[in-house]
Parts: sequence; structure tokens; C-alpha cells
Amino acid sequence: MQQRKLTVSRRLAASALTALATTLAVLAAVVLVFFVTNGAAAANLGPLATYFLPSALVLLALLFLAALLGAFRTWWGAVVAGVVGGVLASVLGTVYTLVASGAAWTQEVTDFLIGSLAGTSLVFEVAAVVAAVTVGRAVWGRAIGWRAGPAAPVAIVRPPSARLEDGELTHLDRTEVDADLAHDPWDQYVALLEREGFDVVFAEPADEHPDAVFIEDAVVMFGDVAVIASPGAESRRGEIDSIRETVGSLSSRVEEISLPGTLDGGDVLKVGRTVYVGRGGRTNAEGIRQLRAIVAPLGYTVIAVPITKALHLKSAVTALPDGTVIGYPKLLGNPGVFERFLPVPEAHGSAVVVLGPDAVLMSAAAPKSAALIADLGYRVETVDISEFEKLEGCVTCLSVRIRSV
Ligand code: CIR
Repeated sequence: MQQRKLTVSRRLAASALTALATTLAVLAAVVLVFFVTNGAAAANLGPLATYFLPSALVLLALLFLAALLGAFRTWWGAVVAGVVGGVLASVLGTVYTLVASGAAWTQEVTDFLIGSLAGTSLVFEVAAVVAAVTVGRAVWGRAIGWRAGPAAPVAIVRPPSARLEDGELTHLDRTEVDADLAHDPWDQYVALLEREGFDVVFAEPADEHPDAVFIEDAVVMFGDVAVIASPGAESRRGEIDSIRETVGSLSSRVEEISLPGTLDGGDVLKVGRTVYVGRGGRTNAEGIRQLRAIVAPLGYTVIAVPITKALHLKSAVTALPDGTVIGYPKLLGNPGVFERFLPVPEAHGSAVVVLGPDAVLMSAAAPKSAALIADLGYRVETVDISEFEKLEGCVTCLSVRIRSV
């Protein structure tokens, strides 16, 4: 299980907050204990706070260092931080108070210092341990998980291979594909995602894999859980190696479909908590079974959809932001499987990338379908991806979108 990486500024801020909250709790606790045990006289409050202040300041610095080193990630780390911080801070604080009072350093002073460790300072030390484990851990957890608003969606893309023209073909006849001509449209696709607010992550180029640009087939995201696919085409199996690394830092958990199970990401259509999976040339029954076992505990229902006339399920259908499934009927067996289905008039019109609640991205090769969707109140952006369409690609398969849930 991999954790999201903490930025330096986030770590510094979380450490400062953790140290400050823990120290204030310790100071409040020790002042309260001695205030109560000394007869609860209001006049004692000020002197008590002043007496413990030097130790509290040392504790603040020590806990900040401990938090930076990751001590508050575990309860035992917090205990160690509390013990070490509490003992060192009370010794150094008491030394400071003695030196500041101008007292000469005699054996008596040393004995007092040692004695106080198990006496007056013991309250401070115990308070430091208790506060580190309770207040410190709670503040650390909230501070590292805090977000300044919804995180930007992420889109993972992979540059086209120089060998693009050798990509797999299943339903189309091979026509000339020019890898050089594919670069500009791909750049425009990426620029559009960036303009629409996606943080674009570039996967390692994989020139030896002609179809690697169709990255949607290599991994499917369920919130922040990544499921690495098991490509149904032999020639595409090597594409997933570098994907593990790419999604590792973007996911809380990485799962994998493994052989003999096969599953292409292009066969997986998520509509809310329903996951339609195409059972066709690329995804087999075992792949669907493995996916179901991974995502059912996450609250998803997997519905298998037999497909025979399209390469992938998502070559035939995708979903609008409102969950309506749109598709080209000639490529589908039975649209009745979908709760709400809207036919589109062009094969290339069945693929939409959801850009937001009111906007989608479509292929420039499907103007009638784009007009139909625009007429439903959506902003429709288009890109010309004809070089990729010659290889049975579509707008969805050029990226993997991750939205925070
Ligand atoms: C293939 O046959 O695997 C590629 N030439 C096209 C993959 C398109 N991917 C997709 O629709 N999800």
C-alpha cells in the first residue's frame, strides 16, 4: 500500500501544528495540576505558567523535529516523542530556570535537577506522553489529510509511440497511420485537459509498444484505488510494467488483474457505483471475476455486458455527466442493459470524456452527435484524433482520469 507523497510545505505545516497543539495541551495540563494541588489560588496561575514556559518552548522545538521525522505516524512513535521530548524538555527547562535565577551550580543543584525528574517534572513528562499520543496524533492526522478545497482531477497520458502505425487492429482494415501526424492532435488533447483544470501526469513513454498511447486500457481507477489491467492482446502486455510506478504515487492502493484473467480498461464503464464490463475479445470471464472481487468491497456492482461488434465496451458506449449512457446502437447487442440509454447517430459519437458536470470532450469526427449532446445543455469541446481512430482508438482511451471522491 502506497501513501500519497507529502509535500515539504505540507509536512512543515503539519509538524508545526502538531508540536504547537501538543505543547499547549501539556502546558495547560501541568499548570492545571499544580494550580489545583496548590489550593487553586488564582495568584498562582501566572507564576506556574512562567515556571513551565522554558520547558514548554524546548518541548515545542523537540516535538516539531520529531513530527518532521514522522514520529506521529504511529502511536509508538508518538510515545517515544513524548518520552524523549518530555524528559529532555523538563531537564533543559529546569536548567534554564536555575541558570537564569543566577544560582551557583552546586552538587545540591544537580541533585535537585535529578530529583525533579521523578518529582515535579514527572507530571510534565507524563503529560507530554499522553498529549503526544492523543492530541499530537489527532492533529497530525488531520493536518496531513487537510485539503484546501476539492483536489484538481488528474489525467494520466502517455505520448504516442514512434511505432504507432503497428498498433493492433481488430474490426478495421489497416490504413496508413503517420506517427508524426499524431503528435499535434495528441498535444491538443493534452492542452485541452489542462485548460479544463486537469493536472496532467505523463506516464513513461513506451516506444516499443505501438498501442501504449491508449493508456485507458492499462489501468482503471476506482476513486483512489488503482486496478492494473491484464491486457487481452499479447502485444500490449508489456504496457503495464511502467504503469504500476505511475499510479503508485497517485493511489492509496494498487490492485492487479492477473492471467489467466484478461481485462482491458476500455471495457470498463463506471456510472456512479455501477461498473459495466464488456465481455468480448479483450476481457474474459476470469478478468471480470477478479475485478468483481476487488471492487465489490469498495461498494461497486459489476454488470457484465457481452460485446461482439466492438473492440471494447467503451468503443460502443460511454456515459454523460448525468449518468445517461450514450452509444451507437449498431455496435451494441442490447442497450436495454443500461438504465438510461441515448442513441447517437455516429460511431465516433459514442465516446465522451467527462470534463466536468456540464462539459464533455468528443471526437471532431462526430459533429451530429456533438450537436445532439450540446442540445442537452452540455458544453462540447472537440479534438481531431483521426490518426488514433484509424487504430480503433477514441477520446476516452487517450487518458485515465482520476477524480477525488
Ligand atoms: C488496440 O487494438 O488495442 C488499439 N489499437 C486500440 C485501443 C483503443 N482503446 C480503447 O478503446 N480503450
